[in-house]
Amino acid sequence: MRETELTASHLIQPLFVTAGAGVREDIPSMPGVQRLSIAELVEEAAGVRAAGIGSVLLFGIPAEKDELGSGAYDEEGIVQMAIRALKESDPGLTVIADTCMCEYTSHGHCGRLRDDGTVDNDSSLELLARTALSQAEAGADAVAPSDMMDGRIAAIRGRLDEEGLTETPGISYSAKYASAFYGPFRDAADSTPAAGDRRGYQMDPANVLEAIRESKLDLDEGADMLMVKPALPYLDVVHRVKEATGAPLAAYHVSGEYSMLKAAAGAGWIDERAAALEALTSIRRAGADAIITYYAKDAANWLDE
Ligand code: PB1
Repeated sequence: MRETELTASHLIQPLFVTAGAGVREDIPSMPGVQRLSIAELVEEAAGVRAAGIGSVLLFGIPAEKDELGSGAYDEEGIVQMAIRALKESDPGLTVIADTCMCEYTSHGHCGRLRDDGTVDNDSSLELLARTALSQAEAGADAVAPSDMMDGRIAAIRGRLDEEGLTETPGISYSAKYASAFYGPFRDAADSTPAAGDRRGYQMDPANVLEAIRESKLDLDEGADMLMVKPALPYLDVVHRVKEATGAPLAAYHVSGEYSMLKAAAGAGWIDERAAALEALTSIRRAGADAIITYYAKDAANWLDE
């Protein structure tokens, strides 16, 4: 008897939307993944839907970046315009907006910087709340704060509720590690920190009790869903967080996990289809209810064969 099911309904497709027109730009470190301008994004989302994937997670690449990351909360920002275009084209598609500053800040950090170059957690909360509000007002079905600032779930929930957006759920990146597996994403989003790193606000890979504490704090602040990120190197964390909270839990099969499989497959060292489906099944077995993966569309097509 098979104990763990992996279906298209468990998978969420991340997509990169960029300013401009007619853009379908390959990302060398993420074979098969592209930066897409809005019309091309709508086309790609239609293909994702046709494969049986019902949800996408949007990352924006703005034309300009600045100290505060003001493009993140611009009502006419790249993600806000992409959300409107996707929902107009396919109202049934679930569009989740990643809520963070790092793709929009000139320094590449996930929050506002102090003069000494460290991230000021508390003053970043206002920027994140404004960003989530602008995404929800643009029509996002959910917002997913990936910044890891303390208190951001309560700040975002409070702002959404104040503005009457009580039905927009928050998917918290609640246990997100300061991982070496994000490199290809940072290439794609041009979001590598100009100085320093994210260890001041992302978690130590050696900690699992802290992941449980962080996740419970986010639930208390009003998170509707939790997340562990990365996924495969953290299956114990997926299991422990699910066991400790019983809450809906996503796991993010990140860019480095994806690109490693792609590289090995490209070199003929591994059966890509079998390895990718095995990885995703293992993430489900560990307890994830949903998996964010760049393999989503391909996996759905493979599962349908
Ligand atoms: O696929 C990936 O590597 C995802 C990277 C992830 C996106 N939420 C973060 C990577 C990073 O810390 O730079 C972006 C953080 N907002």
